Amino acid sequence: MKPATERRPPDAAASVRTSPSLALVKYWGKKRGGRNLPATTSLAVTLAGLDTRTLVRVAAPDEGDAVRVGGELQDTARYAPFFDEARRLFRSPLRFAASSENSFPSSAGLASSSSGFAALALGCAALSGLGDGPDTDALASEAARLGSASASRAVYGGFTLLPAGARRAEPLEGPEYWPDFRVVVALATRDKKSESSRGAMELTRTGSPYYAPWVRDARKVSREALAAFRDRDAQKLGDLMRLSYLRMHASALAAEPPVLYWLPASVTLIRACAALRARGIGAWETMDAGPQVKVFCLAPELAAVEAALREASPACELIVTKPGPGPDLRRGQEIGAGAGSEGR
Ligand code: 2P0
Repeated sequence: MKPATERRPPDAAASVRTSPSLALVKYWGKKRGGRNLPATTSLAVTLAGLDTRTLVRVAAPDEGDAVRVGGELQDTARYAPFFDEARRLFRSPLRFAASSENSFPSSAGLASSSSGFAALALGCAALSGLGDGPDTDALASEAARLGSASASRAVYGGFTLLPAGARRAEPLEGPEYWPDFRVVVALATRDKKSESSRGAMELTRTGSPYYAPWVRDARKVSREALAAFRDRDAQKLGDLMRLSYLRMHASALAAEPPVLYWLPASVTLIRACAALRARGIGAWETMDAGPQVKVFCLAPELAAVEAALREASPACELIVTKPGPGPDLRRGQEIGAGAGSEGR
């Protein structure tokens, strides 16, 4: 068998489709040392149907790295640690220019940075001459972490784990592992979030008396959630998911200044899930750095869950998703029609 990281003739461009990584158990806070290493273990699912499409090309000799999202040029400083790490890991002297579009609202608590940096990392790896395979994925996961730790998970489809302190994520199982697994994403708003997750987790680390207890407690929650996942025990996993996001948000709320992402609609949706569970219907919500509520349920109960959420909050758009496949990468001339809509 050929080594997975065998170098191949470099391509001048690559198009990558990825999907966001939703944490069932949360990463919130970083280890000290500035390398974007997570302080807590996260267990996540890559969502089907929410897509990021990124076209990466080799920049001209007189150009620097540049990224556009939805046509908007992004802050170079935000991307510099990622590009520097990508060049180091991929042993590449290149500069990169990327253009990315999301099929869902960006910076609204739907983990667009996870799919965005994952796509960028895979595209840069391809242009650096790395072949397809698990070793390339592992290097891309490590580079993506410098952009956004959750992006190290989005390099894979299905279910993933990013252990506390780890440099890269681990693929756990493909989407076929749990065929009935569904997530209903309820959009409380399409607006951009009030505070970046990076800023908010730093405020929590430096300004919340509950940060250290959160990190300590998260070890037990993630261990038990992984066991529940291994047993495909929806009830147990759902209960632990709820503990994880509620404790994450509790630690953030207690920061000075406080971090409050919830909107009235978020609370309405949380209460609708509680009412479903009181009726014996499995519906376990989670929230990230934003007001959106994501509800885990099993396929046989999906219709009841959707109906209850719609009735509770008719103005909220619902997106039904499930565990998705891994990224799709097309190199050079294979890009074809898919990349034509990306505005370059
Ligand atoms: C997660 N979130 O595990 C957690 C739960 C939001 C809440 O990862 O600072 O964009 O760029 O590494 O990955 C969102 O934060 O943060 C996130 P950085 P990231 O999905």
